[in-house]
Amino acid sequence: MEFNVPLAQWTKNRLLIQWIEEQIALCQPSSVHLCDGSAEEYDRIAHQMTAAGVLVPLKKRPASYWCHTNPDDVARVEESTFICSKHAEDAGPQNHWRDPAEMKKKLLSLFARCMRGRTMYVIPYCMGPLASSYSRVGVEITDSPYVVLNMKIMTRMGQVALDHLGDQPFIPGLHSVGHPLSKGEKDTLWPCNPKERVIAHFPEEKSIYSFGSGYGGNALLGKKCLALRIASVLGKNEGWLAEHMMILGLTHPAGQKIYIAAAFPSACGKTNLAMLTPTLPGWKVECVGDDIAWMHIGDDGRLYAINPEAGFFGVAPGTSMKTNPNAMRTIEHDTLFTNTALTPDKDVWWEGIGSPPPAHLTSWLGVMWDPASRKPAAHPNSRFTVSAKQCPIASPAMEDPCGVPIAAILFGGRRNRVMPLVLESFSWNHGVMLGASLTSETTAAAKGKTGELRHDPFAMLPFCGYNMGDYFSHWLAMGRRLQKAHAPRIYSVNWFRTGDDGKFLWPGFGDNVRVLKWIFERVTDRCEAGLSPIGHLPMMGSIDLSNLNIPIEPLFELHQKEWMNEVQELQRFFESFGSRFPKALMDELHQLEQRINRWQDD
Ligand code: O2Y
Ligand code: MN
Repeated sequence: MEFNVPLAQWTKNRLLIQWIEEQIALCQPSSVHLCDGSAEEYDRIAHQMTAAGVLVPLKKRPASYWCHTNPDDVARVEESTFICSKHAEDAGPQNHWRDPAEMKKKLLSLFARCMRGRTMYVIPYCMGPLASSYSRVGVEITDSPYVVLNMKIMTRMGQVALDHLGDQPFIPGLHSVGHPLSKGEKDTLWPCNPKERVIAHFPEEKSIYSFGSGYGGNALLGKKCLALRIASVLGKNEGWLAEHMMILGLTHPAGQKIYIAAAFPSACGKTNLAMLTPTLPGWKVECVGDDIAWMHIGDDGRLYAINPEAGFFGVAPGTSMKTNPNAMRTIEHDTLFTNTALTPDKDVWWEGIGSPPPAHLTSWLGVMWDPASRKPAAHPNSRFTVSAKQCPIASPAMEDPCGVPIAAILFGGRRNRVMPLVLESFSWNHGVMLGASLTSETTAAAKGKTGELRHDPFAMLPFCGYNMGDYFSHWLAMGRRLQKAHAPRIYSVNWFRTGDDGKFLWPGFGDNVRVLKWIFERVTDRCEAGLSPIGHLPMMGSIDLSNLNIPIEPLFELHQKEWMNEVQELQRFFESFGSRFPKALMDELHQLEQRINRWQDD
């Protein structure tokens, strides 16, 4: 077997050596590349992929590339994603469960000889700052050079991760596009195997197997698979939280800074919030992370968050100088674009970029785009992969090994009615209920219908690696351990309420700082809030509307009937977790129900 460096020279970690040798024997690649994570390695692989026609170098953005995927490999695939715990109840009703022994048998047959004719890449990667004791090391074995490039951007990858690992155990992840090449067979531009797609997690042995897809969260195993599904199990066992949350720093014009974590279902504007450009003078936002937060209780009893990732895998459509100027500046160079459209002068374009489509666009399908087709030129889930360091408002705290202290946690869904612009919970447990109640219209980030209302508690439904009933209990237990005076306050936000004409009532984007300002004032005890049956609401005049000419009342309109329906629906959903659903949370729901029933008397 041909190696780029001798295995024993690359690592002394015996567990790692043994695991790699076993995977070579199973997958039978034609060569093995042990990644060092250097810039030279990245450039060499990018050049090879360019020569093969997979990557197209962009003329307007230095060191940037465009590629497009197989049309059947464009998003996460929840129907092919499995949690293989010993007992089905431990995976919970929200996950697809498979018996671990049966799944292993199936995987062994899928992976047998699956890398024939291909190079096997071994990618050690660290999730979290290298100096942090909260960080975890994973090793991904893959036959996709696209995955290597993305992992280099999204994680601390290569020699640095090996150094952090030493001789300790690691989280193994085996990935293959599932398309071996026979002798002389010409490769396709985007090899994959959609019919045999499986993304399997083994929470008890903490391992990941992914077969058949080369795209995003299915293939970049550090992200959704390790940092959420496996880490959520580690967090439950070890007393911390692995969450689908962005993290931002918010600085008051007078200089005081707080940190906020926020969970939104996939592609609901989380990246835009994480990189917000405030419309209120003097306020500053810094981005710590746009997708995932690992939160531990510090010695002082406060909740501290690190971002386990090093890059952004952001949704391109809708990103513009108006909606997210910081993202637009971030992606000016050293960026990979997947499934956007390509302009004739070799730049990228997507719907909502803020300029009309130029003539002669190549669509995400790699063919000339026909504007009359009424089909989008860029796939709705097309992405940019870029280092977080390139973000003009990247927080220096991104590298803080201790993380940042979280003062407020936000849960936001896409709701055209019912949920007010902002709402503060009465208590930690009430806040956990707000998180468990999160419901949103579906988006293009996952395969399936868009625009349907679905429950997505804590925005974790596709990402919790164990029974969500137990997950809610874990959140309640974390609340008991947090020092009451320092526990973050919990909020629900909704940027997406619409009026009778179907138009959004709230301008969103940079104006969301007006809501963040109110939250800042609440957590720093600068303002009173009003009482309502559903939680604390801003008092009249306490949301700063300066230079904004909109009526605020419709954003806070509450209707008893709608809320009675909401409670009934939540009760049905909560009951779906059976005996695993914590009684304390059902009590919270019943208290809410009583307050709503008494509403007219209030
Ligand atoms: O992983 C994908 O294929 C797209 S989904 C995604 C990507 C980056 C960040 N978040 C998500 C998500 O679905 O939440
Ligand atoms: Mn996400």
